[in-house]
Amino acid sequence: EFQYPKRFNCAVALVDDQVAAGRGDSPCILAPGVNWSYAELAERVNRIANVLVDRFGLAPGNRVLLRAPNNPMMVATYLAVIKAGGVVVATMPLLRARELATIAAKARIGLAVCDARLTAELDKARATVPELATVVTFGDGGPDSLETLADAASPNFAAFDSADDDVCLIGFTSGTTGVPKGTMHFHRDMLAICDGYARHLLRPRPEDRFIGSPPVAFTFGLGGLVLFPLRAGASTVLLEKAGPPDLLDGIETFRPTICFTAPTAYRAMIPMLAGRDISSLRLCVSAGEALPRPTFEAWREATGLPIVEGIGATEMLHIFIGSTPEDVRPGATGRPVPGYVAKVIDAHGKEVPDGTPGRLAVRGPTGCRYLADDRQATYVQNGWNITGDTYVRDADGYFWYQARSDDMIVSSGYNIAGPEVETALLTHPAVKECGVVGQPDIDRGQAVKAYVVLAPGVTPDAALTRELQEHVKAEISPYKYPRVIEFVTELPRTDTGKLRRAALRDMAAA
Ligand code: 3SK
Repeated sequence: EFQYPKRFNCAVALVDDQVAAGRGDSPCILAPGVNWSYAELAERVNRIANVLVDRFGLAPGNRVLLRAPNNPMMVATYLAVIKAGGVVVATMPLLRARELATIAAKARIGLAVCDARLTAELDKARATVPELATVVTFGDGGPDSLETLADAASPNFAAFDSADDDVCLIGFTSGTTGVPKGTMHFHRDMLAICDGYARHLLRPRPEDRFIGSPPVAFTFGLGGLVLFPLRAGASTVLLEKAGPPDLLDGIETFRPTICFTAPTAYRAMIPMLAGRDISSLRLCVSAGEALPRPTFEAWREATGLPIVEGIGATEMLHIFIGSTPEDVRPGATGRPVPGYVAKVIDAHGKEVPDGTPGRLAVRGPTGCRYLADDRQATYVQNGWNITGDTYVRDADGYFWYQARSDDMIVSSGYNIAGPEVETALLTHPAVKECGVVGQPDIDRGQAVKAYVVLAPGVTPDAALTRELQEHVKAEISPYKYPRVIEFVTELPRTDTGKLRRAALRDMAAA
């Protein structure tokens, strides 16, 4: 299944092979004002590769930093770098100079390609990273911009003959804690996630059209919005702005069949659905954070569609546990994706019995290779990737998320998973979003504290605090109720939208 030739280039497999298979005229990349076929994408990739090699000296193995929102030029450049044998270091548009400088220095970047609207922070970063000698821009149509140079370049390009285990992507992750780590992925990994997760759980067909909000610079978006559609000969919609109302607009305009976004976006879209036509969707995928059961239920009630959840990691490239609409169990993440094995282990690495919480470990065709980082030995042990998530496996082999391992609250000797309390709070109509952490407490060690963003029009007061506490006590074991509730206007989130519980813990400890 995951057998690939010893030498092949994944950009060729994803684009040129589709043209060779007769899909040259099929729709491939759509965006406002753009409708590229596979043949048009192939040509664009070749022209850009020629410019990067001939004019900017890109050589096989060179790392190229990319900075752009989700748009067709960004994807064409991504594939062009890989086709030329380079290594993409994609960065999230929200990153600031300091973060860009850390990544550029760590990955020893000499060349960057940047959307012309996003150069300011990159220019500041360059001041501290002298190696970053060249920044090519696109999107402004100037004489030196990449698209102008590409228009004048040859439409043919001979792909670099890569080995299956040549690195083609370094995905940086700062997780929820902060210190960025580069995860290296091979040409064969890019196909393995399509032939594993996508093929078996999404079962895409050429008629499918993908849409979603995660940045392509985040491997959740790379898979869902680029690799999966291309591998299937399907099409993808790239939206630069894909917050909940824009995503709904995109769904109505482009009539996609498969949507990729995070639990908070599904939840935020529910009250916006009245009068919207999202009937083109057949599949809704959620990852990035555990999907609270109330969000699953409310979305299914509003749309008739179940959300299929998955857990993935930049370290593993994409989702390794998930489910299909047919075998979804509300509240469970699912079962290991074909090709992967997962187990729950104790602090000594020993597998625990079903029903017992422990740390999730996973092994499969993709896996973690950090770029020069001594956290490698902690994360990968005997071939198993040791995640930071606490899970329970049930007797049927389904995995149930409990919390990030660092996020278990220990209060008066009880282990309480913050996300479980969040799920209970979210079933109350006054709660829009929430985050639950442990607050240092002289009597209990830690007290359960909830940060709550209220639904529009709801006013916070002591009576509401009591009502929410009683609500949680009625939903789950009463000892888990939040003894402290603070109402806030927003929650701290990472660039990829994940809740930063570490920041909430700091707030609670202050
Ligand atoms: O980090 C994640 O949450 C994730 C989820 C799905 C696919 C890929 C990634 C990195």
